[in-house]
Amino acid sequence: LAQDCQVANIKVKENFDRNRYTGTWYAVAKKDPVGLFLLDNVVAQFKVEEGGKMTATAHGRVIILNNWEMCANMFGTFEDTPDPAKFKMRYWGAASYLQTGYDDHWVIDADHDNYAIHYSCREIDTDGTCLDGYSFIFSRHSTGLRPEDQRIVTQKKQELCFLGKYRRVTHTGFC
Ligand code: ODT
Repeated sequence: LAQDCQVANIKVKENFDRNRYTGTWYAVAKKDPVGLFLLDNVVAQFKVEEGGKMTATAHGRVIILNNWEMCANMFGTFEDTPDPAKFKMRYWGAASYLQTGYDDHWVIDADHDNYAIHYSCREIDTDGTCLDGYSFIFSRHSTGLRPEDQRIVTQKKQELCFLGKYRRVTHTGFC
């Protein structure tokens, strides 16, 4: 399969259903952006509010000011776009010294019951490829991905042009 790695050509989940996406997702792998923030023990919890708006909370181990290790509690609200699987995520921390931002939040694939693949490109290069992006692989199971989902996830990592750039996200009970 030829890959052009154009951000504009990246396929996202068709007929994404935010209601089936709600609940707890454990990060099992992450491709970091420049200036990474969430290190490990990353767990996200998605909700759909009364008006239909998607929101989420997340926690994870972070190191701030170079050597202070803590568990960051984060909040995010998601703005809809014409594509039901593409959102803009506004995020902030429970404490003022945590990261804030406004990122793309694309759901690349999800079977809703086992795995989900998230993608965000923060900066597109002049050639249309992603210069600075990050991606989370999520599982419904704290123990990780089921063997039968691994093949799909590997395929999607490749389609995102991030294959080989992920690291495992461990869950040690820090958060
Ligand atoms: O960790 C990084 O290096 C960059 C990502 C920081 C964003 C954290 C924002 C969390 C906001 C609330 C939860 C949302 C769930 C998101 C799922 C995936 C993308 C972060």
